[in-house]
Formats: sequence, structure tokens, C-alpha cells
Amino acid sequence: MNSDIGLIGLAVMGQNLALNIADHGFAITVYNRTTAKTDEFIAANRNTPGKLSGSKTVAEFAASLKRPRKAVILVKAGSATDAVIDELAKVFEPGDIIIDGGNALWTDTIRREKALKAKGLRFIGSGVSGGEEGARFGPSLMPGGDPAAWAELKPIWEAVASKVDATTGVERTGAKPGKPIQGGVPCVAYIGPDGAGHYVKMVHNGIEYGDMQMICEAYDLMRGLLGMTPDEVGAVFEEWNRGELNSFLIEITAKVLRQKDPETGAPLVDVILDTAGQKGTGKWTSANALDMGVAAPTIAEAVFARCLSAIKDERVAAAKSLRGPKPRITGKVDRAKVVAQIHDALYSAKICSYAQGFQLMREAQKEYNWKLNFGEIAQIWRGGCIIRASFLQKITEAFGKKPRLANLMLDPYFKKTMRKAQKNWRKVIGLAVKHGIPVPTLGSALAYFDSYRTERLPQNLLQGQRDFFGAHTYERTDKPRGEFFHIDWPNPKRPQIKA
Ligand code: NBP
Repeated sequence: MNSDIGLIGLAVMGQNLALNIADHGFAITVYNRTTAKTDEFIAANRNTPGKLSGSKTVAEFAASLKRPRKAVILVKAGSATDAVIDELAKVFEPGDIIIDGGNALWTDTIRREKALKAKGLRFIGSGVSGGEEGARFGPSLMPGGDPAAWAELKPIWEAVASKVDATTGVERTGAKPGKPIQGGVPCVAYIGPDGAGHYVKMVHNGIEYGDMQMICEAYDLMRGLLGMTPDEVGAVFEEWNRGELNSFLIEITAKVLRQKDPETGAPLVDVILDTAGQKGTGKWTSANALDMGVAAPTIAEAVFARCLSAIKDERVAAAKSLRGPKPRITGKVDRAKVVAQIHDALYSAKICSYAQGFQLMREAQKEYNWKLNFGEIAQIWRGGCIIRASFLQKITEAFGKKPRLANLMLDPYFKKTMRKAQKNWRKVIGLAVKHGIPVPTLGSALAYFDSYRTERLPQNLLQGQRDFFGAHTYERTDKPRGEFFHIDWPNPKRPQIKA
């Protein structure tokens, strides 16, 4: 039997994507470094209606594929991906296509594409988002690389991707094993050459870090300021999920908050240790923002918040010696009013965080000579991925109307939303500061908003300082941009020198 496609790497993502591909009627061969996993997977899915087969060697795997061969790699990102590519390159022929679906660093993808091209092989770096469930029933897919190779992969990627309604952007749900979703717009689009797909997937993950942290801060404010129980906060998130904050992350937050610990019966969230892990894509996004000189403080703060959470022992010790105000608001409090204020703070900060993500992609496309379609990117994030949200329909519309929009916050819908919400947002940040509750993302987003809308920032003073100690020069408000001046600070009467 000749398979339409092959897949290497049978951990969570690989197994689920393989079953998804088979469900859509494509014959697929799978391979895993540890053969026992391949055997177990094939045995466990013997009754699947799809055409699924396993190979014990890479040579056998290659021989089972229709030409030009297509192989998806879903292994641990980094050296494992290189190892698998090296193995495939030995048995593949010119024109064959290798697709890396892992969370690769986009610069690795650029390097791999170049190296494989020299061997006549075609390479696609495709972001795959949506975790286990997404891979099984419809992920959001962000492919980048050789356009001709993409044309070959397109029918399979469009079939397996999540589907949304064309006009409303609402995700079509209810897929079951052997019964995939029919119709709708697939959440996949060709992103651009070489590393573009993996770059956009990385920014998606950075935005995901921001979303998760902002939700955690909203939760913390409700518990700290108002003394609400996890169940009560869960009910608020359930209600928010019916409005403009509707999203996968808000939906699962409500479920996490409602969950009881099977062992103690206590709210599970109270039993879970407050130290967060991370795999690196948030750090990559933030480091890249610094490298390119693009402000993405909300995403970076989300990464730092995880870092601070991880030093649990230090925090426990510090809590005993560094005193602050009491978190709880004392006296009579209108709980519904404060909850509504937190809602507005969360929504406004979310707009800022996404604005930062899109600013990053705008700069990266200049750096790497890509032509990214921001409306399309927002569109393919509407379903299947972790950040899927109703709100992405608004972003799709914003970039649809104005593809070169300078900043998402300037779109009329978002401008109006922030004008209405900012009073409440400022109240929440004020309350958080007064009561000593950390709000790194909600607060940094407000600083981003205020900085972006400020005509004259204090960096005039900063340039003065730089010129004072390092003769770094400054531009003048009364002279054309690009003309640089320096004064001899100890002898300021001497004329300014045009640098
Ligand atoms: P893991 O990232 O845990 O990788 C495990 C797989 O890598 C196994 O199949 C393992 O084979 C294989 N592997 C390793 Br480790 N080293 C190898 C090597 N040197 N040669 C060949 N194979 C090797 O799997 P995952 O969580 O399913 O994720 C797969 C990819 O998808 C990753 O890049 C991940 O970042 C990305 N991703 C994951 C998620 C998610 O929710 N998990 C979401 C989106 C994207 P073995 O069985 O022989 O050890």
C-alpha cells in the first residue's frame, strides 16, 4: 500500500494528528524511534476506519509513501528534529517534502529549509496549535516554506484543520473519532516563506502566555480584593464566557475553578502548587521583541510572572519579612461593580497584548522579507488553537478593513472599547496597587496603552542623561529629525556641536 503521507513521532501530538489525518480518508504510515510505541499505537487503533500502518525503520517508512513523499515530523523540538531530518534526508529523493509540525525556533526552520533545499528536498515548517484535542479533531495550522510544497500539502492540511463558520467565525465543534467536521472555513493558511509559519506560531504562544497570566490576575483580584471562593470566581468566568471575552481559555478557567480535588474534596485550584512551568516559546517571543526593539511588555511580563512563581521557597521566606497592605477591601463593597471593573481591565489589557503580538509580526516581516497577512492570521486563530476567541473575529475584521493598520488599538472598534473600559481598568490597577496584589500584565498593558498614546514621553530627559555621561547626542524639537547635537555639559555655554 502506498500512503498519502507519513508521520514521525508518536507522542501526544503525533498520535492524535495521525488519527485525525486517517479520519479524513488519507492513508498514513507512522514511525517512531522506539518501535514498541508504533506497535502499541497500531494495535490500539486496529479498528479505526482510517488507513493506518506502521513502519519499523525509516527506510521502510519512506518506501511506503506515494511520490513526492510527504512526511510530518512531530518530535521534541530541537536536536531531535535535526536527527529525524538527517535520517529522512538519507532515504528521501529530490522533490520529496518534509514537514516539521513541532514548536521549532523559526531561525532553525530557516536553517533547515536552506540545508534541505541544497539537497533538492522541500521543507515546510508548520505551526500546529491546539494541544492533544486540537491535533485529534482540528488544530489551527500555520505552514510556512516552499510554496510549491505547500500546494501539495494543502488538501491534507485543509482537511484536518479546525473549521469555523465563514461569517460569524464561530468554531464548528462536535467531531468524533471517524466522524470529522464537514464544511466551514479551515483554520489554516500559507503564512510565508522559510520560517514564517513557525514565527507566527511562536507569537501565538507568546500571546497565549499573556492571555493566561491576565486571566490569573483577574482571578487573583477577585479572590484577594473581594474574598470570593473558587466556585464564585468560576461562575463569573462562566458568565464572561457568554460575552465579549468568550474564548477557550476563559471556558477552561471556569472548569478548572469548579473542579474539586478527588482526594480532599477541596477546590482543586487551592491544592495545586503555585509554581508555573514553561517550555520556552514565551521566552523566545520576548527575547525576539528585545532583539528587534519592539515593545511587547505584557507578553514579557507573563514570562517573568512564571519565573517569579517558580522561586517558591524564596517567596515563602520573603512573605514573612516584607510586609504590605491587606489584600481584602474593607467595609461595604459593591462586589458586582468591582467584578465588572475587573472584566473591563481584562478585556482592555487583552487588546494591548494582541496589539503587541501583531506589532512584533509587523517588524519581523520587514526583517525577514515576508509578506504577512494579519487578517488571515487572526482568522486561522479563530478555531482549533489555545487562544481561540470570539474577539479574533474583530481582529480579522480590523485588518480586513485596513491591512496596514499601525496598531490594533487604533481600529475603531477597539478604540471605542478601550475608551469605554479605561476608567474601570484604571480603577482596578489603582485597587491592585493599594491592596498590594501583583498585576504585572494588566498593569504593564495599561502602561503600554498610556505610553503609546502619549505625544511627549520623558525620554527627552533620558537623551540628556545619555549625552551627559556618554556623549551619545540628541535630536532637537526645533530642528529636523536626523540632525544630532551634543553639548559640553561642564561648559554648557560653548556652542552645541552638530554630530
Ligand atoms: P514530545 O515533545 O514529548 O516528543 C516526544 C517524541 O519525540 C517521541 O516520539 C520521541 O520518540 C521523539 N524523539 C525524541 Br524525545 N528524541 C528523538 C530523536 N533523537 N530521534 C527521534 N525521535 C525522537 O512530544 P509532543 O508533546 O507530542 O510534541 C511534539 C511536538 O509538537 C513538539 O515539538 C512540541 O513542542 C509540539 N507541540 C506540542 C503541543 C502539546 O500540547 N504537547 C502543542 C503544540 C505543539 P521516543 O518515543 O522514541 O522517545
